[in-house]
Amino acid sequence: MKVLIISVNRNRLPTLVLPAGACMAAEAASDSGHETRLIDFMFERSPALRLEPELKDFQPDVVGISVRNIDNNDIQSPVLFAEELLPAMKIIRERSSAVVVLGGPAISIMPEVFLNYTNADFAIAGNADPAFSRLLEKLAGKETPQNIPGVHERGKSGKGKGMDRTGPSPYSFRFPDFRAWVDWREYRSSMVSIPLKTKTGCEFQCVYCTYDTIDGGGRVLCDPAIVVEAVGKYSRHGFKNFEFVDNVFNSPYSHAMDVCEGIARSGIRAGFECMDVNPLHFDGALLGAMERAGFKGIGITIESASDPVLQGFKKGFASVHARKAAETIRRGRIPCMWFFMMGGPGETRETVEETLSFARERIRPGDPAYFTIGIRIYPGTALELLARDQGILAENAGGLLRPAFYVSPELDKAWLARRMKEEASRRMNFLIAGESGFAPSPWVLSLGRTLRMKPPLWRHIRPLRMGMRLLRIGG
Ligand code: B12
Repeated sequence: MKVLIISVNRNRLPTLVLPAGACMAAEAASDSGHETRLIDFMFERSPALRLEPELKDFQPDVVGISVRNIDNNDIQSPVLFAEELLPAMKIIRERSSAVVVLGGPAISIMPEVFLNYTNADFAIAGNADPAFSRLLEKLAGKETPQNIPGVHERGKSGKGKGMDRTGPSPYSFRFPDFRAWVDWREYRSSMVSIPLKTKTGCEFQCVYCTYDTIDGGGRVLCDPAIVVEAVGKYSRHGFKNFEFVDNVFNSPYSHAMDVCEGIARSGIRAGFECMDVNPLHFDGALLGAMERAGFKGIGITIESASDPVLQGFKKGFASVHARKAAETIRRGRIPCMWFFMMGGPGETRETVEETLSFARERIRPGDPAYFTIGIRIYPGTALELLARDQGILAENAGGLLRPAFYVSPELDKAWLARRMKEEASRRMNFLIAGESGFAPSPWVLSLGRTLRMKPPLWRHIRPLRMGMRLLRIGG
């Protein structure tokens, strides 16, 4: 069959990302013997102008649409990316008779909601492999695709089918040749890093999280030797910047350690980042191994430094672990970005002040602290149930396609926004998600490109903000 994969993501904030999932789906289709093409909307001035001739020329039997983002996760200036699907769907339906299959993280979170929203034929929750290949096989044989784990068919879902996932498989660890699928030059000039997924599943049970759901539940670890081999292959192709996109990089600890030590031993000279380090399994030994491997930046997803809120989030660690992680980071050399979510269950004015003191006193002044206000509520999470119990979420929330946010009822939302803004205006390393007075990424990116800086560019946020303030640009 002829299979056309479309990556619809055009969002460049906070940083441009490669459409890894779309490339994996394309590779899965191609490896199953189908003639496969991929179109990536990222750099298209008009997606319609790219899609129409492609449909006419290629005449696909199946169109697979990869949907990464539902929205920008921002309570202050929400953007619903899902809407961008509708014009593409309209063109596909008007100009072809292809079967339309949806996939990607957004779809895995709410497959049925997206099927109804777009009128697509199938939605795959979980990994592209092996569900997509199996579905293609059935479609090629003109058979009815029944009971393929993870495959949802419009109008045919029985009770409970909504939670069906493909589950993790060895295919979760494809390391696609991006040069074969996307406009690599454009991505390289945007200083993009190569995403590396080395494990599925997550040991934590944070009340708001979708990660385990996206992966299909269950834990599979990629053999560290295979990860090192993939990095070696990419590096021979000239790629020098990598980002681990695991749910939590340092869980299990020993796997992260083996990956770092394997890279260090291999002698590969490259830069690495990961934005999801958990304070629980983090110490000087791991940080040392990360330094030896070539890590240039890490992110710690601490969310709060106050025990009642950490308990409310069910983070699985306490403020003592956050303090220990801060000490470890201080003793090391790697720049670190700290992520906080303000307004979670149990948050009060006192807990907000506790977290702010932590950020002021324990974080190195050059390390960014990134604060999100309000917590995006996803279907099927414990936070959804809590929000309903507390009357924060209406009974009919439309499947939560349109974002709804949790803010602790013990806190005044307007006060929280004001307090955070006030703090960020005093500290140049404090950033608030969606704060319109200061949008760091486009500035940092274009300046970084001009000055030929190396990633991660976020480590320059503080001096840049200070310079901008001197010049009276932005906040
Ligand atoms: C790592 C990560 C980041 C990193 C990305 C780094 C990088 N270099 O790529 C950073 C921190 C930069 C980031 C930023 C953002 N992220 Co993010 N991110 C993730 C994370 C943890 C992993 C994504 C990933 O790379 N996975 C690995 C790839 C290979 O897997 P995949 O894309 O899921 O593809 C698989 C399947 O989905 C499927 N598949 C994919 N496409 C297709 C197509 C077809 C046809 C089929 C059949 C199957 C299929 O098969 C693939 C292989 O198995 C996910 C959560 C998660 N666990 O998925 C959130 C996640 C994707 N991010 C999310 C969001 C919101 C964002 C931001 C908008 C946040 C913000 N406000 O800035 C930005 C957007 C960035 C952008 N430019 O688009 C949300 C999206 C949901 C939503 N609410 O919209 C997620 C799901 C987290 C969440 N809240 O639950 N992110």
